Amino acid sequence: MDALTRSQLIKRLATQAGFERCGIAPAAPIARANYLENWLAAGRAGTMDYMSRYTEMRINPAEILEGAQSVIVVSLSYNQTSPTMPPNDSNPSPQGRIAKYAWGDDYHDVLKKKLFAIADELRATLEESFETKVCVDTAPLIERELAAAAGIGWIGKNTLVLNQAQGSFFFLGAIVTTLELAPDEPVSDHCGSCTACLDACPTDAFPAAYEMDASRCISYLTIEHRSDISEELAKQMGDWLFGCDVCQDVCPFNRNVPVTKEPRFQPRPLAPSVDVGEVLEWSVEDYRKHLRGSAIKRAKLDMLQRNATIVRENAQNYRD
Ligand code: B12
Ligand code: SF4
Ligand code: SF4
Repeated sequence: MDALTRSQLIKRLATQAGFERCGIAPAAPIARANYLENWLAAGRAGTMDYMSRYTEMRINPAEILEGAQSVIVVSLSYNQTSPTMPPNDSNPSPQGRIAKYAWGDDYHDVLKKKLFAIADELRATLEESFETKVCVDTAPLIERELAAAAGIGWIGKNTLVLNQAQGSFFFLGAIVTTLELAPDEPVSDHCGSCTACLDACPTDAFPAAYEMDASRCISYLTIEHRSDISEELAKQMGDWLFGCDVCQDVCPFNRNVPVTKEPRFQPRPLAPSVDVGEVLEWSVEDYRKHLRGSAIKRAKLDMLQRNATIVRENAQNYRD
């Protein structure tokens, strides 16, 4: 089978697995390799020390698998409409918002299962031997650069990958492989003169378009940062308990896009928000019980309770 026929087969398998898009990028150094170095040197990663490890793999996916030739990149929508919350006037405790990506089951499990199934199917179909490495989020790859190279979408001014059919509420996943495949072309940038995401960010986390200071981002503060949050940033967190969707909610490309077809991304009971008073009462057992199989577990109990205290204080200050 030639490279083009193999690529067509992979795209059929990706569609069957439920991915909305699948594209191929060459396993070659990414377009803006020096950006990561400058980003780290400027302290943009905050306390995410893992971002400064395995730099050679992040800037060149071929380093992650010996003999790698291609990267298969997929996207899976997690877009949802907000489930209706029953009114509860008797309870004065404020609600802390959960970012949409964490409303359903943990995406790492969902995407990995589908990608391993594609790799198995390929092994059963192709005669030649080849290696694969499945990567979802946690591997040292800059997935957005690879997604852009594979034509999944363009990198927007808010640094997320988006496209006209899906907007940006989707996850990325990748299979690095030794197979030779026919690469796709990048798509062009349609952000134009829009600056809605840059203007709306509550913490001014964009020093410039296409550039994020993660150390100011609410997603980083609530999920990745383990110690205290400065008073200045805490005040700007508003009612976000876990993650933040503001720079996506305002994006014109996220209006009227289809909701996810993935059953495992249907909202769990803690979506779209949770009573912060309850979170502050959680024991370790409650935390485990409520968050089994959820991406919210990325934040430890003490971090969620720190966030809950901030949301409660912000609600109090808003009322005063
Ligand atoms: C660390 C990380 C974070 C950090 C830092 C984010 C950041 N911008 O770097 C924090 C915790 C803040 C975060 C937040 C979120 N994240 Co996150 N995160 C990651 C992770 C693990 C690594 C990202 C990384 O390498 N950053 C380092 C910097 C240097 O990379 P970069 O920002 O992508 O920069 C590149 C481009 O911006 C580009 N660039 C630079 N200049 C220019 C100029 C132009 C003109 C262009 C076009 C490009 C460009 O070059 C850079 C280097 O290649 C990836 C998974 C992965 N392995 O890739 C998920 C990932 C990026 N996150 C994801 C998600 C869903 C989120 C959130 C939406 C979650 C939420 N709701 O709270 C937010 C979104 C915030 C935002 N606006 O980006 C998805 C994004 C999917 C998509 N559609 O793009 C990913 C891909 C996970 C996944 N597998 O699906 N995240
Ligand atoms: S996720 Fe929220 S805090 Fe982070 S850059 Fe986007 S709008 Fe700003
Ligand atoms: S809000 Fe505007 S500038 Fe930001 S990513 Fe969407 S289209 Fe691009």
